[in-house]
Parts: sequence; C-alpha cells; structure tokens
Amino acid sequence: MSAHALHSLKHVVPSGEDLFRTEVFAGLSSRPRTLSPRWFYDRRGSELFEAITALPEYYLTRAECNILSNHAAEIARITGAGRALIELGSGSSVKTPLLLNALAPSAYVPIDISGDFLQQSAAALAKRFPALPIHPVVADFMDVFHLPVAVRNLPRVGYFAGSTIGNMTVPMAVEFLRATARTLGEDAHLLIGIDRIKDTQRLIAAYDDAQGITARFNLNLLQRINRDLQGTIPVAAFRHVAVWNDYEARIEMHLEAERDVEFTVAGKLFSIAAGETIHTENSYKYEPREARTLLRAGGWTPLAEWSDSEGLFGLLLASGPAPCR
Ligand code: AVI
Repeated sequence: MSAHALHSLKHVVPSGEDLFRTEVFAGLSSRPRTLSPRWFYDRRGSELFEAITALPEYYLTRAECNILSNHAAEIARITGAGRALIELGSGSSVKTPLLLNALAPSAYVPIDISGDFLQQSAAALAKRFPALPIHPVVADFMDVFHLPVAVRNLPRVGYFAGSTIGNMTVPMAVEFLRATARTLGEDAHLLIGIDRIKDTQRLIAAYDDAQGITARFNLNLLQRINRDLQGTIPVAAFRHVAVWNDYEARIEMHLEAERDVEFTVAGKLFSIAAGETIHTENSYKYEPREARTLLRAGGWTPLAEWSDSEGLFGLLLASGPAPCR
C-alpha cells in the first residue's frame, strides 16, 4: 500500500503550503477541532507509516499480502491476462509484484500525487519487470484525470490497496468509486482492499500499538505544523488517542491536550483546554455485505471476494459498467 495514497484525498490543490495553512487554521478553529489525515504524509510521516505496516498489531498489510499470495492466480483467471493494471496509489514493494506476476498485465500505470515517490517505485519495478511497459501518472485520483494514451485501447483493472477507502467518509468513498468507474471505462475491473469490523480490542491495538509508532505518526502532524508553518505547539502536552466509534463503524484517531495550551501557528494564536481533542483520522471498517453495498453505490458490481485465514480483511473484485452495444 502506498504511504502516499492519502495525499489523494484532497479535492482542490492550491499551492501546498498555502493550502496546509488554510486548512490548519480552519481545522484548529472549528469545533470539534480537526486536521485532515492527508497531512500525515510528509517524509517523516511516510517513514512512520511504513513502520506501522510492519507492526505485529497492524494486521491489515500482512492480511492483504496473504490474500494476494493465496489467490492471485484465481483473480487472474477472472480478469484474464493482458489488461492494463492501474494502481491508485504508487504501490507497495510486496503487493504490486505479486499482482504483476499473476495478472501478467500488458502495461502498468501507477498513479500518485507524489512525483518523487512514484518515480522511485516505478524505477524499482522496472528493474524487476524489464519487459513490462510502465507509465507513471502524477495525479490526484479523486479528480478527473486522463490515462496515458498507450493504455487507452486496453481493457483495465484498477487496484486500490490497503483499505485506504476507509479513510474516506461514505459519501467521499462513493464519489471516489464513481470517478474511478468513469476513468477506468467500460468493461473495467476493480480490485479493492477493504478492512472488516472485528473485535474492538484488536482494532484498537492496530491503531495504538505497544511500541508507540502510531502515536509518533499521529503526533508528527503537530511537529509538521511546527516545522512547516512556524508553529509553537507544545507537542509533549498532547497524547495520541485511538477509539472505536461503534455507531459510525470507524476507528478515530485524536490528539488530546493533557493541559491547557496556548500556541501560535504562522502568527495566529490558538488556545486548547485540557481534555479537548483534535480529530485527525477516521478509518471506516465494513462488514462483507456492507462492502459490497458500498461498491454497488459506487457503480461497481461485486464479482468475487477473498479473505485471509482469520477473516480480518477483505479483497473484493468488481466489474464496472458494461459497454453500450
Ligand atoms: C492509510 N490507511 C489505510 C491507514 C489506516 O489504517 O487507516 C492509515 C493509518 N493510520 C493509523 N495507522 C495507519
């Protein structure tokens, strides 16, 4: 899964720092206070996310790899060989090769907002798959974008890994799925990883690990504000909180002030009282039936689904609109 996929939750792209400041001002002034998870992924945040994916408690990445290792051949039998594989997010060094080997695509198109990351991962894959045409596209996949001319006449299969769809609200997820159906075109397939609802302790542990890596990932957002927006936030006065919101079916991550704090960001003053939180991320989880309903609402027809041996995580294959004949 791409640590950068979350960059793509943005809708509008004014210049990076202006947008960051505008959103931080709005989010810290609102009630409840919020900061968007897409700001997690600066260089440090991306490194911390990579570390999260290897944690014993963070079952999502392992489960999805396990599903792909066991079922890639079956996925390939349904999609057929020779499609263009369009990966939404610039791919993982483990999951993408598994799929490339099984699907034998005629081209690979990784799409990501972060050009640097995209070039790096495309170059690494080009070494492993020298005969495969790779066409990286720097784009925000929440927006309308064009696929490279080289794959315009090929049937496509999209891949959206890691349950990144869970970081979107349900209306955003539906909008994203519909936009993806339009981009991938007639007769496309979509392979999508969606995390499932499970035992609450297991869910919370995945987002509040014993080594405190997820806490550092969450707190890095405040450090980033201090670094990039000349902030004076006393980071040590905040603690990482992960809770399961059963009504909304989501893990929420917050940063809670442990004492009254006052600080400035780009010269603007903020006061946060002890016990108040800044809500930084939602990770929605779906029962298998709900996941299928979500796909249908987004214009896709579920064809097949697989899970890991513990039934923690779902990988679903769906087909897009049939061509008008
Ligand atoms: C990127 N995304 C799918 C991760 C998740 O599980 O929601 C981000 C994450 N947040 C905390 N840990 C991992």
